Amino acid sequence: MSEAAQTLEGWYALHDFRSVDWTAWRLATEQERATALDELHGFLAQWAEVEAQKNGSTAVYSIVGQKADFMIMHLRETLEELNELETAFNKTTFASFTYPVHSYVSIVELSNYMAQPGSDPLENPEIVARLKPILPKWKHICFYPMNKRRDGNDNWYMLSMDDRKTMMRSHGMIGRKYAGKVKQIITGSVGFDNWEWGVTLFSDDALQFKKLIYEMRFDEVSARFADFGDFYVGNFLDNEKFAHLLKI
Ligand code: 76R
Repeated sequence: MSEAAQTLEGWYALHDFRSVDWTAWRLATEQERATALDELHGFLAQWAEVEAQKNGSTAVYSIVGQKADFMIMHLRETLEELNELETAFNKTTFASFTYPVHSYVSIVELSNYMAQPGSDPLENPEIVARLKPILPKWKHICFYPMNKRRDGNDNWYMLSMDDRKTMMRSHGMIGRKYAGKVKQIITGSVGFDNWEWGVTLFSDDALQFKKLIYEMRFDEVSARFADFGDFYVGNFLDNEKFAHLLKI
């Protein structure tokens, strides 16, 4: 058996994708829409408060294309909190004008491929901050799930630790070229959802997603070993932009 990578876990993550029932929303009275928006803004304010207390983080983005209209990404200490959040939201008037189209459950994960031997990562404030990150409110988000292949000679899980380390170093070096331009949050979802990881990227320039992901395709770890699910891309929604999106 090859050596399993050691992982550190941080906050649990829920990516909650919704579409608006535009017909129902348009047919609602001004009063109903106003009540729904009040509730929505109440929730956004609560989530911002949790973030201000550093007990979690939430970011809301529109989704371009027909896969969803918007996405709420929540990070919280426990799976129970994520469950409470989604249920509370589902009970709102606003949620009755939306329908769930996709979700992804995972946990912020760092692996030890690039770790410095002999140091306790949990003593390192930078690492702790990466495990419990305040989500950037950058202009764009890109989310997709990913597996490492287990197929004949291309079986990631049968490789030696040294081979995986070498490949992950090369992966990390490509990633570092995008420092400051793209922020990545890797969430592990083995046992939680249908794929092994969720990849969430943030950038102020959406084109950098394409550049980074394309460059990585040529790197062995992605070229030989990565399988991907659906890609979601969208734009940051602050309270004002969210209200604008919903304006009839
Ligand atoms: O954590 C670190 O920054 C150390 C280096 C590193 C690891 C261990 C790193 C760096 N990643 C790591 C792990 Mn990554 N990453 C992806 C994708 O589209 C594709 O081809 C793959 C999707 C992108 C775009 C990306 C970006 N990374 C992982 C893992 C876990 C693997 C495992 O455990 O087997 C996955 C699934 C994954 C996938 N990676 C970086 C980036 C970027 C931008 C960096 C540099 C981060 C920085 O230095 O700030």
